[in-house]
Amino acid sequence: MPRLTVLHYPDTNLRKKAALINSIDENITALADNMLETMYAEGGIGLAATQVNVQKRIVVMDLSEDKNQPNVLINPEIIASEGLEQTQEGCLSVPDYYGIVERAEKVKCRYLKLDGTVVEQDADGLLAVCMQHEIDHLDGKLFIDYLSPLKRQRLKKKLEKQDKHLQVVL
Ligand code: GNR
Ligand code: NI
Repeated sequence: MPRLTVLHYPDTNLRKKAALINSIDENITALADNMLETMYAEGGIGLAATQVNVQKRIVVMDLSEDKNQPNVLINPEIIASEGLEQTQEGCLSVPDYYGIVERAEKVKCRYLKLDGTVVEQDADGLLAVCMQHEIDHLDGKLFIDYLSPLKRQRLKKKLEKQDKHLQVVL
C-alpha cells in the first residue's frame, strides 16, 4: 500500500473544508488503508483526509498501545458535548510543536463505519480530544488556531526562523 504525503502548516490546502462522503466504495476503502499506513508510519494516533490533501470527510484513528486497533470514521460529527478540559496537543501537520488547547471534556460522536453502519460513540480523555482535533481538520481548522496571541507569535517566529523566506500568517 502506498504511503501518502502529510501536508505541513502553513500549506493552505489544510484550510479547505472536506465534503461529505455519499457512497463508501472501493476508492474510500483504499484511501482508508493508505491513511492508516501513513498514520502508523508517522507515529500519529489519528489522521484526517485533509492532512493528505483529500477533501473528503474520513478520519482514521488508533489509540491502542499496541497499534492494533485501527478505526475508520466516515462523516464523523459531534452530536453532544459537555465540560471543558485543557490538554497538550500536537499535530502531524505542525511538526515539533505542542500547545495547550481547551476543548469539550466529553463528546458523543456519530459516524459511519466502512461497512456503512451508523455508530454513536461516547468519548472522553484522549479519544475525545482526538475526535475534536480530527473533525476540526475536516473543517480546515488546526489546533494552533486556538493558541493565545503570545503563543501564536512565538510559533510564527520559530517557523520563520526555520525558513527565512517564509512569511507565516497566523
Ligand atoms: O498523533 C497525534 N497526537 C495527538 C496528541 C494530542 C492531541 C491530538 C493529537 S492528534 C495527532 C495526529 C494528528 O495530527 N491528527 O490530525
Ligand atoms: Ni492533526
